Amino acid sequence: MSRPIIGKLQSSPVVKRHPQNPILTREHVPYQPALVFNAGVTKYQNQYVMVFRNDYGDPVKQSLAPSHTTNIGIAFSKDGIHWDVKPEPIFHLKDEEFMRAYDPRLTVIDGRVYMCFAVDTRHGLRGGIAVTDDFEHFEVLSLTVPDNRNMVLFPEKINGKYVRLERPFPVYSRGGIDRFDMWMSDSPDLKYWGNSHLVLGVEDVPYANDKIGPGAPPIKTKYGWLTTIHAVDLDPTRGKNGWEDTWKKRYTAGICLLDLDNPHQVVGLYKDPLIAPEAEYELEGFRTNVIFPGGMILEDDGEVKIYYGASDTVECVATAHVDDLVKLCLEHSTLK
Ligand code: M1P
Repeated sequence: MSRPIIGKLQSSPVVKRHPQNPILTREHVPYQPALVFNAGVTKYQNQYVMVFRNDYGDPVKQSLAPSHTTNIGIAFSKDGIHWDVKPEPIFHLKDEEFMRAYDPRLTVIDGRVYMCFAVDTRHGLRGGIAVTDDFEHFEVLSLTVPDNRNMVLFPEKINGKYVRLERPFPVYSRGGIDRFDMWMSDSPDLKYWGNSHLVLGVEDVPYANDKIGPGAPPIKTKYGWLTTIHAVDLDPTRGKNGWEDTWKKRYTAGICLLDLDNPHQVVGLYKDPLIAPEAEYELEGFRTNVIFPGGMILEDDGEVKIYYGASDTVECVATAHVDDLVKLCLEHSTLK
């Protein structure tokens, strides 16, 4: 299948990268992972909480551990920028069937913390939802059938149901290649999911030619649910980048607004990426050219903190005013 080459992309000027980026790196983590990235972030009991992905290996030799070990660590912060990393990882799923859990996202609903995560299993890649009240004990509530991941929960019930965004991986029926879209399902109890709807197709996103998926859990505005997506474009002329022999993809963050009552309906999708890889820490690392949003916090003054993994190597934050983000979606939408 031929793909249009996307070419140069730029971040929106409404977004400011934090001067202290990257805000979390392997050097901050006492148990020596090689890569620290793709975090979920929320505010809980007057603190910022970050759960992040650790991959192990040798950063000097630029090689991953042979078993590709991955687990999830945790850090707390008073300001969302400076982090106190706890001494041990908090979440592993590893046994004969489960190989590794990663890419966590956090949502507080009715005072409890829910963590969505991806888990590689011997029979496919599954999306999980767990609940915790103390970040030590997690109860896994549900796991999808394969292949599905990048799930995020809305922070409140809509029409009496819990709602999630997700990215299933239909391969045979989408031409045998990556051609993945963003979907939504709802649930009465966070265990049984259904009533699924397509939210956005990859073909709806002008800066993607490969796949899209949910980013951070949505935040509520009076205009709709504001949410990030990740969008991937592939260019076969990209050669050796990062640690791997070849890496031809680029991941950008997009922004869209979903209808408050029917969130599978897109009110607006900003026509260009919100954040495209441009800073050194986004262009160099394990996989170059990767922005992977996983956390979004709306502050009382209207500032939105957008947390994202950069180059699958470090964790960063950028900020924008909520009104500017809404404006991008409403006044510069690619959708008619
Ligand atoms: O390397 C970029 C990303 O690749 C995978 O994402 P996807 O779901 O698009 O295949 C994941 O490994 C993700 O963590 C990573 O950032």
